Amino acid sequence: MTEETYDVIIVGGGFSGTYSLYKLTKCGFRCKLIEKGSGFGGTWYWNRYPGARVDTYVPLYELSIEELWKDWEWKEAYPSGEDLLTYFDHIDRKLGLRQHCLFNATVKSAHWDAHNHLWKVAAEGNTGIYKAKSRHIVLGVGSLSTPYIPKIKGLDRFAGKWAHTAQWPAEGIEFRNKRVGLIGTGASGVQVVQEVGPKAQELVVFQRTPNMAVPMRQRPLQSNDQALAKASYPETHQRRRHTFGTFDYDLNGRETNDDTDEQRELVYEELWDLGGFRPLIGGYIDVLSSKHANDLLYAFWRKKVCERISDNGKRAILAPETPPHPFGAKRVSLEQNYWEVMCQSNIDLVNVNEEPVIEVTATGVRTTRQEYEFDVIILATGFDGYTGSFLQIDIRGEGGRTIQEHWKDGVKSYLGTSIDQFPNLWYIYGPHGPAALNTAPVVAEIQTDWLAGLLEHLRNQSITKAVAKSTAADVYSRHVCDIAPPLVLQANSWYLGANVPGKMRAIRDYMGGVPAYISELAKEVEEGYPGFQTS
Ligand code: N01
Repeated sequence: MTEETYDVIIVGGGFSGTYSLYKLTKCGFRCKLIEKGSGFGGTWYWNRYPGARVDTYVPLYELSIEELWKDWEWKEAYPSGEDLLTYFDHIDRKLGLRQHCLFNATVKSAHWDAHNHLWKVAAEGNTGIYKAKSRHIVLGVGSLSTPYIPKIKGLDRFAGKWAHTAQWPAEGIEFRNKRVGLIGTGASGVQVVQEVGPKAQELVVFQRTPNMAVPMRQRPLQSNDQALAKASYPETHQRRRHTFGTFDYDLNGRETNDDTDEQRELVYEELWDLGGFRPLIGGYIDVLSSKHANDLLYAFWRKKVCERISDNGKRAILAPETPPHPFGAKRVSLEQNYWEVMCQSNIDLVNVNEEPVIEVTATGVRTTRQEYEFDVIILATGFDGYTGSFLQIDIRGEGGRTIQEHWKDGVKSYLGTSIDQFPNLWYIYGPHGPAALNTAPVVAEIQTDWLAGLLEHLRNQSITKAVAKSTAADVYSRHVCDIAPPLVLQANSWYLGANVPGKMRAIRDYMGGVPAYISELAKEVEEGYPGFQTS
């Protein structure tokens, strides 16, 4: 069979891949999207765990394409995973994207053919090996898509059901009236507790680090209100590109000490009542740079949540007096009734720092203190972030250099979208781009719009190869590390890869805010793409 040749092969059917497919086909490029799952959705396709819900409200968490939003209605401000999957169906139907896709196929390798300036791509699917060639390749493989499963002794001999939240079976796992063990209390763990806690016979939560979750302030959305609000959607979708965290609010420009204690308390209270990420990215600008500012915010957070934790023993584990790490040095989680559910009598909270897990047995989990019996074990243990999904693919650039070799001493990228020595390879919402403090659909649009301009420029000039210059990648990569807020370095977060044993601890995210990032992209265009070598 002759291999098809495309202008662009896109890997991944989440927001990055889906928007890239829409934008690049619209620009006249012949594209093929390859996706491991059987449909669009990315994160929302895989994370079907009980309670999965986005932490950014709509219409911020959606694509800005009018054809999509003009006749789409959300049920709630913070949509559930299920609703987001339905939204992806809507995208597919409206934009007619499926015809360009190969689903149920995992890209295994991408090798650069230096002679013909083409990528040779191979994917493994349920119908065999699929091979194709393309001038460019766009990886939309996600920042948080490779699950991290800790090596817990005995997991494979557990006789009940177990699953990682990001590999949740589509048919679900019954947890009603079951004995459930949950390992991990990040954003996924918080949502599992809220959903499973009230329905399980018993839930034992194994916590290593307390989660400084803040109120989501979920609310149902009415059709009339949404219809009226749509008049301002174009403005709202534009505005989110011009704020630090891609929201419709911004840092207030003041430092913590600019206000008196009383004034500050009022500011904190207002941010708290508004909900979401506001205490971190809608408040004082020094929260992630000043320990004093951070400690004050932690004290406020602790006061607020302790009012809701009625159980004294659990309060000490959930909200200790000393911050486990600076507030916001890990992505802040949003909760709806986490503290109240945690205090239910059918929920046991185990601090694994005092009572470590020794092994999983056939019937449950054995710690240093006792054995817990479970029907279901849920691992909400996070992801091998940023690089995990890249390093699973056999990617070879110039001279056959592998991505594993190229990044063995850390990520090196140019503008968080390209890699020196890997010509015509681009990626969206990945390492060194704005991800951790930002919103996927917005960043996907920003980076893809920029990339579409670059690919059109290459096409207009009949250029068949563009590769980031090593010097440009060095300078940009150093810059990404230099601009990270200092307190972020003090947590064992997925931002740093510190959640995965043996992974190099390093900043892999552009944390300078989206307006600054957009300026860097714009400068590259205005100056005629000086960071790239072309031929
Ligand atoms: O993963 P995490 P996540 N023994 O890495 C614990 C997005 N997201 O899937 O903190 C015991 O945050 C680990 O402990 P510690 C969002 O960006 C969004 O929850 O490392 N525990 C931690 O508690 C989020 O930030 C939404 O000490 C172990 C947990 O597992 C990102 O995804 C929902 C352990 C992992 O937390 C990741 O969130 C879900 C071990 N051996 C996810 N190993 C929303 O939109 C790990 N842990 C709301």
